[in-house]
Amino acid sequence: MRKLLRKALTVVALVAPLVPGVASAASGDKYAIVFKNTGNPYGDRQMGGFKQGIEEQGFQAILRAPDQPTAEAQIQILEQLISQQVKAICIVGNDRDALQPVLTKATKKGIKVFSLDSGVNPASRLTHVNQADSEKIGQTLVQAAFDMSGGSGEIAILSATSQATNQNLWIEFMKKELAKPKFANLKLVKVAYGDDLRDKSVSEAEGLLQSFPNLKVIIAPTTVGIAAAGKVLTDKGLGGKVFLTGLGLPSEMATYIENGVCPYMFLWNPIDVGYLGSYTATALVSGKITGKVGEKFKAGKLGDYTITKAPDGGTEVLLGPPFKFDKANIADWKKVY
Ligand code: RAM
Repeated sequence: MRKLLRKALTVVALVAPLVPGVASAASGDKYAIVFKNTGNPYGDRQMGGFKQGIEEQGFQAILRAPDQPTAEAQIQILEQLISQQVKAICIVGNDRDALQPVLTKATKKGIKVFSLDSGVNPASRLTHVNQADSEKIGQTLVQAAFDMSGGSGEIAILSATSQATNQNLWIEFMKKELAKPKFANLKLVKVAYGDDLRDKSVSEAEGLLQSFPNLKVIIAPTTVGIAAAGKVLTDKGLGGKVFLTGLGLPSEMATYIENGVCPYMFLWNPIDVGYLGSYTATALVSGKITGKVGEKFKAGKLGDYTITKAPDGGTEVLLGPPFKFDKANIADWKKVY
């Protein structure tokens, strides 16, 4: 049945441009996603989900990411995508505000622009595809540090870049949570930035251990950072002394969950985030949604979604709650993503 459908779609795609007056199934329409930087398995999965969703709808997916996780590098790619006349751009922002001029330029050319995973400011986007409730992520990670440390001691955050919108939002909510009386004995000693680059994240993790010999917990709200910290703590034999938690990719973290360095961590399915982005893109292009609160659309196999208000005053599409990974389930999940 699936094969037949695919065959039928291919025939339509080949024939449609030749038949005057028939709106083509638009198989040539290009939909682009721009991730933060290359070399991040999380990003590959997220872009993979976007590609899958775009292609199953009969369109062409363009997956791009710069070598370095900077706004400047993304601007170059965005200029190229404008020239290529893509239908929509799904941006995973390396900066909240710096992309606004180029994204506004894209919008003026008729391209539907929205963010995903790491947002851009509301003025630069139609909506944002959010992987999980940002405030809950902050609260959950602080609670984890509280439980792992026994309720008191020094903790540090190992983040991505200092400009990353998603990490900055989660850190903001972590700090809000830490300000509550319950967490008065937890002391946040430093926020370090590994820039979502493996080597830099390793050296930043080492730096934290050196500067803070009494450190009890490292929270890394980035898959690159948490995997780097997992390796450092394992190599130094610090399992059980310095605990690790955060947001990690099960396939990269299984070793450190199994050896006890990271008792547990959280994440969502990055493939689903990208897939939801692909249906958000086509719904915006077809006019089914415009990015306003209350609008509804169907995201293929994921089902129905409604646009809601985002914490930054713009709108968002929320994938769902994050998932906890620990010794009991990591063996199953490490094969999935
Ligand atoms: C890294 C990236 C990504 C973030 C995850 C948790 O892979 O920074 O944007 O969502 O971690």
